[in-house]
Amino acid sequence: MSVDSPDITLGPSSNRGEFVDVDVVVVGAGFAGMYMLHRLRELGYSVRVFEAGTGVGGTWYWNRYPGARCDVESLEYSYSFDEKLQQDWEWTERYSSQPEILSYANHFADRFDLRRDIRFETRVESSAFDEDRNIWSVRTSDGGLTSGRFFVMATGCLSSAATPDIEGIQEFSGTMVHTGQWPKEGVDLTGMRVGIIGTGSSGVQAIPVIAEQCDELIVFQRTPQYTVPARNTPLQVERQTDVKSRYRDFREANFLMPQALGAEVPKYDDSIHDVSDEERRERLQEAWDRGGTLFLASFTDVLLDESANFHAQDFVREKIGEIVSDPETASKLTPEHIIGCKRLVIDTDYFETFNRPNVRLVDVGSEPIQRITESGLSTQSEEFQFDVLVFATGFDAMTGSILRVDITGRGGMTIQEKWSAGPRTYLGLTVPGFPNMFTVSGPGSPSVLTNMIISIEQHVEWISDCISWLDERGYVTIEAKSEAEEAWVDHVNSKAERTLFPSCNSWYLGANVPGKTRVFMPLLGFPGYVRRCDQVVENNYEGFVVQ
Ligand code: NA7
Repeated sequence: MSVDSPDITLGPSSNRGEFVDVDVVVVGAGFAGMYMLHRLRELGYSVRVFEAGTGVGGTWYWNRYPGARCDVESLEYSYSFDEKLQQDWEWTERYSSQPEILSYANHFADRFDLRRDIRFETRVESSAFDEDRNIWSVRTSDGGLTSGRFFVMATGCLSSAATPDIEGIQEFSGTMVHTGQWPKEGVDLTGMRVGIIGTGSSGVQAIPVIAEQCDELIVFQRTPQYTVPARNTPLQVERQTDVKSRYRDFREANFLMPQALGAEVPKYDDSIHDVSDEERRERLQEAWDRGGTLFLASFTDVLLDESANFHAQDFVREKIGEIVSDPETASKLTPEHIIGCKRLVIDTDYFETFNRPNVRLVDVGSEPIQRITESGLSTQSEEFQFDVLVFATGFDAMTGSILRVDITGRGGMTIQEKWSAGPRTYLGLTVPGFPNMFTVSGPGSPSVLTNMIISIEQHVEWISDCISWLDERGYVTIEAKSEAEEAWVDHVNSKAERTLFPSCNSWYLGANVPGKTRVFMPLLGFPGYVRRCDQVVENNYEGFVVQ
């Protein structure tokens, strides 16, 4: 029976009395899995979290490459639900480095005594919904089988590292590493010749730091990158004290922003076409000097209109020409595509690094990598030799770590079958045919287009409230309706189609993974999304069948 119907009755097969290992099985101990565990525990539920790593932190546990840093300011990129936690923790930089964020994740786990319910070094291999018992059975890499009434995938959006299948990859005799799986013990690059493939955010952050550590660095770039300065600095004590004195208001203001961040960055409501050339330049220059991803918010239409976008592109192109001394290198580094269509990167001395004598840029867009060899790699016209090969080649984003688990829902349907033509969800939280399963920051939710921790909090709170709502009323299952999913997918697509986002081969579209269906996965606009989630609840879980 649907809760849309006013005369709700209890379903016949309440499984509340039946033996289950735990109420909720959670996959992943990143910021999503940790808060899910904490919140559910507070509500009195038993929870088991499985985590493949040896520690907490998710993305910040795996991405230990040199220079790894968050592109959201640290006073914002942190949990907001606990006043004492946000008052106690001291951030040291405007944008936190990976080690600092990982310490924060560990502090959170210790503070709330989370580790006793997390099984580390244990990968979830499969999970199946038993329709007779309304229970999820979860198989793990240690041979264990855990049953739970609810199943939450808190596996992160950027956690399935993608290494390209380049011929000869097995032959390389040096060290090969992926930025997203950087060894815990680090990689000593002193005196080394290093090759790096990829100039996305990871490559752009790593390249300046690796260049300082190694003897020689060759950067293999397929597509030039738009990147603007981060202007990272030590966090001023006065700034931290000021924000902390009004943290609640600060959080509330950010919560109302399209990306759940940046409320204190100057806002404009005019088109880039409505101002004089001089004014346009001045405003872009101010944003460039301020640093950060909100460079693109300098005008309302940079991500909506190609001719508006062109002005912002041109501004950055000019900067590249000014920074990079060698004109040929500058020209190779200069992008021509839409700015912001691939995620805008923020950097520290990226373009400057190409002025160093030990750094060389190789354009593998015009002349692709042919094969990896024992001592390096080759293109059609040249052989390159190095000791260490770094893959900064990105992730099978948003769906990769969900599809890596064999998840079987109603009628034996697997998530791989269900999403064979691209991910389809209701609210980015649930999937028809998979009752009592939730995805935290799943495809179809704002997720990667927002301050992730704030999006995670909103999802975790929605999911835990939903579970208590069901239990308070004696319901056993909740499942999204197909028509709600259909309407939601249309909604996500129509939002994206109004922008320039679908116009390039980004990981938002899955276009970076060969064979992956091209679907714009995140939803644009955080406040509208939150309102919709709240409305669904107010309307007794509209769009769901509960029984
Ligand atoms: P990205 O942004 O997906 O970047 C991957 C980079 O690797 C990008 O420059 C790719 O070039 C390049 N790439 C991928 N495969 C190849 C092959 N086969 N040959 C040459 N170059 C290749 O991943 P990141 O890890 O940098 O960042 C992901 C997100 O993490 C980031 O946006 C932040 O949100 C944090 P391409 O552009 O596809 O031509």
